[in-house]
Amino acid sequence: MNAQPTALDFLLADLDTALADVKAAARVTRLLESYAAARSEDWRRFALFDASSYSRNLVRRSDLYELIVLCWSQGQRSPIHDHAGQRCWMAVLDGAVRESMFIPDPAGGRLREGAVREFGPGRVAFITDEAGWHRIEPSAGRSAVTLHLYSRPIGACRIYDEAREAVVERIMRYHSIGGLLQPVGA
Ligand code: CSS
Ligand code: FE2
Repeated sequence: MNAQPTALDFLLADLDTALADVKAAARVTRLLESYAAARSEDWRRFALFDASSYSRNLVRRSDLYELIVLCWSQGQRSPIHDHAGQRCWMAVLDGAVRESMFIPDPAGGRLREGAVREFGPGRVAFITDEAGWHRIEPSAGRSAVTLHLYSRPIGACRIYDEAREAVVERIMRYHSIGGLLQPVGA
């Protein structure tokens, strides 16, 4: 344990107040931007990659939010998914990621492809289900690490299974909690 508070400690100290106001998304975005801009390395102990898929590494979870470090090797990508009615922020800590948006058809048919955006180091994205569903992957050529904040925490979300052309529920799992690897299947 460090005796001195680090950039991550300051971020955690401010999140409870910022997230309590559901209208203050911009304030939370600024907190994440300043954390990413500080170029602190204190997230690295959570950045545990997994060879089999992108990894989800829990930093902190409360009733109000969960803060997760996601690690993306080249070729790994998320399914097309929603955010279970919750607010999602994503800050890029290392590398760059591509976000592909998908707009659900109100009649329940296929998802329509929307905008594609690239987010470089320090950038913060924000998405809600009203804006659409999305897929995240590292930009071509290298791996990436992103910091995700969900308020409230997301226990399960909907994903679009492209092979089956069907929407299915996915239970969210953590690769590690507090820097400790979790047993496979936990
Ligand atoms: N929602 C995905 C990552 S992209 S925001 C997840 O938490 O696994
Ligand atoms: Fe997402």
